[in-house]
Amino acid sequence: MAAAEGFDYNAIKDSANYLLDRTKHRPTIGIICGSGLGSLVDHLTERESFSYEDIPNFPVSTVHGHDGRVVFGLLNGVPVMCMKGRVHRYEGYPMWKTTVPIRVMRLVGVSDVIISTATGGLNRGYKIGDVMIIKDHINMPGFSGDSPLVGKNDERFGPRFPGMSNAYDKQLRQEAKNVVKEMGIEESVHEGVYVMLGGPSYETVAELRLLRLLGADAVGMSTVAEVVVARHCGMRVFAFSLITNKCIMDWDTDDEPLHTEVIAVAEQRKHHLQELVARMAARMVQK
Ligand code: 6GU
Repeated sequence: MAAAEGFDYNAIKDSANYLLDRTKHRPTIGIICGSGLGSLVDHLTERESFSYEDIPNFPVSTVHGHDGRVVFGLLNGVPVMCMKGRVHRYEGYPMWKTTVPIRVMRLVGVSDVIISTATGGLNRGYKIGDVMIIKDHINMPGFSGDSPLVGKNDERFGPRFPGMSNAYDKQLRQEAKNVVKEMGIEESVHEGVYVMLGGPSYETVAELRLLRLLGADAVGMSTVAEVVVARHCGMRVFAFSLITNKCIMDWDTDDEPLHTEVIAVAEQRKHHLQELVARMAARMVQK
């Protein structure tokens, strides 16, 4: 990255041009594949794939289960640009750097993003393996000034003070609920509020109780910064999370959330997640 810190328009442009020079695809739909959605890219036809390491100025992920590749292709005939693997704040990257892929998508020509993520369920009605369509978020790191938009604003991306009141597009959420009905999986799909924490440690019981009191239904370590940056540059957002573990809300238990469990649950639900995304992409491209 040319600038010492913060987004640099030309650096993002270089990343986008690297890809545009090497792919024939011109997608308007971007997909961030969280746990359980990585194998979506195996179903793309006319696939063209690029390692994060080879793309100028691109952040490289280090977490097990997050293979870092940008994959272009056709998802049931719809051109898409997928991020397989993402980098997180807890890896040591500044928040803005974790969201570089969103701005690269924008400069490639993407106008709509689908974001998926693994979360812990706070809402007692949620079960492991359920899906939560995200209707809103609580940007916990943002409360303390750790927002991806901190720093000099570049108007070529968006305004200094972007609104976030319709961050999770209402029409797309409605479409998603229709899709879920068509698929016959409405029993295991909810709509709720995602709270982002910095991680990497999971929460204490007292913290989880606090988050529930604040109105959060699920907790995770990603997504929110990406959504903030996507909305800043005018993209439509559809986001959902897979409930991979239940949050432990009382003190007298020996259960512990484990990353291996997260990956196992994601594996079991991957067909539903992939179908949800494919059906949403088909609808989004028409509008
Ligand atoms: Cl941040 N917390 C908990 N408890 N479970 C999770 C998670 C966070 N992310 C995925 N699963």
